Amino acid sequence: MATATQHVTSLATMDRDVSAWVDEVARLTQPDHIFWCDGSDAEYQVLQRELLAAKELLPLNPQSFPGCVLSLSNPSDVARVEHLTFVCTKNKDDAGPNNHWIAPAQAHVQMDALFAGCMQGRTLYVVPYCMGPIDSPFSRCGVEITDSAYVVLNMKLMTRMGRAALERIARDAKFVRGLHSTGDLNPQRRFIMHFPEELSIKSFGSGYGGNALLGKKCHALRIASWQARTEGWLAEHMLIVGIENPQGEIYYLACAFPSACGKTNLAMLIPPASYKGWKIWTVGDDIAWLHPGKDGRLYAINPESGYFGVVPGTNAKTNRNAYDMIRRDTIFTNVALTADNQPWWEGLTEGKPVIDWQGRPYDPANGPAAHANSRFTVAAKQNPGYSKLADAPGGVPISAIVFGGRRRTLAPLVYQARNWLHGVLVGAGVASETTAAATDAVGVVRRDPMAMKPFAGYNFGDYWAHWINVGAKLKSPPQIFHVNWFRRDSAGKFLWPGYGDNLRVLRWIIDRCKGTAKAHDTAIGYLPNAADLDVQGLGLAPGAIDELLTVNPELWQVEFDGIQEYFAEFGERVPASLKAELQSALLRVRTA
Ligand code: SAT
Ligand code: MN
Repeated sequence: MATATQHVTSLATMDRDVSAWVDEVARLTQPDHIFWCDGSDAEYQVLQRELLAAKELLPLNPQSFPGCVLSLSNPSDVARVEHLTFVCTKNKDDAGPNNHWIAPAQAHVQMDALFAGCMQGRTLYVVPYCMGPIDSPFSRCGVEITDSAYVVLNMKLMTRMGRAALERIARDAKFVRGLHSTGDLNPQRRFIMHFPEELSIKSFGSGYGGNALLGKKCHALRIASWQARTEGWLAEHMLIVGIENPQGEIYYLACAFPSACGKTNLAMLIPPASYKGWKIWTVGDDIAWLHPGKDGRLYAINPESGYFGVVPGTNAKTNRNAYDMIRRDTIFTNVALTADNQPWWEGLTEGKPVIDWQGRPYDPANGPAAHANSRFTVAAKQNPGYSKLADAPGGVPISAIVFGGRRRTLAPLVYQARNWLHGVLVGAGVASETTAAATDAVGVVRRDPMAMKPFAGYNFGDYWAHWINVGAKLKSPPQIFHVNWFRRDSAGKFLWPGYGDNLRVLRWIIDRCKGTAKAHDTAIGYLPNAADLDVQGLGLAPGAIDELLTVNPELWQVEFDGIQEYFAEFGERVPASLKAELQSALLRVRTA
């Protein structure tokens, strides 16, 4: 590694605290080499070439997929592992029933035993990164130490990584410490531990996405949500999208959905053909940091600079921008290969798989060719719809917050909360059928408040209280909505086409924010009348729109009873005003 020494002399002396921590970690993990990442394109190329030479990455067809590579994970390491993910606060109740917990001292002992000597024969990479635009007051920095060059490449695409981040760390005199090793990938020795009070993370035994790219869920959600509470802002599992109407006005929405519910597709939506003059601008596809502004509005930045998106289902019809964007300089993880070495996944209309995601000759008897949670990693700037304001230090003003889940029944296509407090209840009540993004059973309904169940770094009771407090600081808070693209008819067929046509629903949402769209009051909030939604040319089945907009009070009563039971788990920490809001909601459905 010819350039390593040069990096050491220039970067290793920039921040004393970072250097001291690197020394301490090196004493524990005993790497053969230490490599300080400067984040340059040249460095990316060098590391990628090394991984290709070591066959840890596979090259893809250079004509059709220039600069693209394929990584095949250990088959036991393909998703987040929530049962092995812990929030280690001094007081167990601060982590809350929503998190797995171990006392910090015990967690450190357990983790340090795994880290002891684990980098022998390996290189320790120091990855300074900034979550958010380098010059934004809303951004927060971290350093990830990892022994995985695959992680370094991903971090380069997903964050502002390298020299500029380290310069900012030296100015801020504060950073999140994330220590990561792939270890031996033994699931028995795999843990992802968070220490919010120390602003630190220790992750061992997985090389996969959310477990290993510590800037993402570990820092930008679990640790940041804790930081956000102490500092008066919100760190949320939300995409940020700008919707430009034919008059040239742009409205920004922040939308929270559980993993693998189409956030990336919504953030990059392509307007239906009949929507001439409408444009969609992506600010972020997964995480939003929301700050009350001086003018009483809520402003959002995307802490990330890349997308780690679900590949299956991506095609020229479902997400044209993503389809185009991942044809160059993209890291594919766990997709299949065609005979001419192109990546292949379920949902592609062209090509045929010959090698599956485990590197075996493709045989349909072994299941899908690409893993259901296979991913692309790509720089956000490659998105044809990349927002001009994605790098704006002050963020974008949010007009609406949209919650959503994957529900076969119950939740209508869209409804609006009455006010902020009611909106917090709507968010706290989010539930969704599980997906392949985590290793648990798929398709089971589980409560997933604000789509943050796996990501809130502290007790949900305190978190809801914080949401209410942030709302109280806003003179012009965003309107809050709930959508469900996944409602099905009695035969199990989706009632709504989804994808680009979701703009029809977002249009109603924006018009509600402007005060120009109609709605009627129901037991759960304001719903559009069928005539208030533009469904022209959709060819919906007869009765579909009415079914999509039905509110069944009996089912909702069961739902609210379930929410009440769920709240009870959080006891006294649930704010009284939120409990009262739930009581009024219950009363409304009982009398509906
Ligand atoms: O694996 S990640 O957590 O990065 C992806 C996801 O679950 O959204
Ligand atoms: Mn996510």
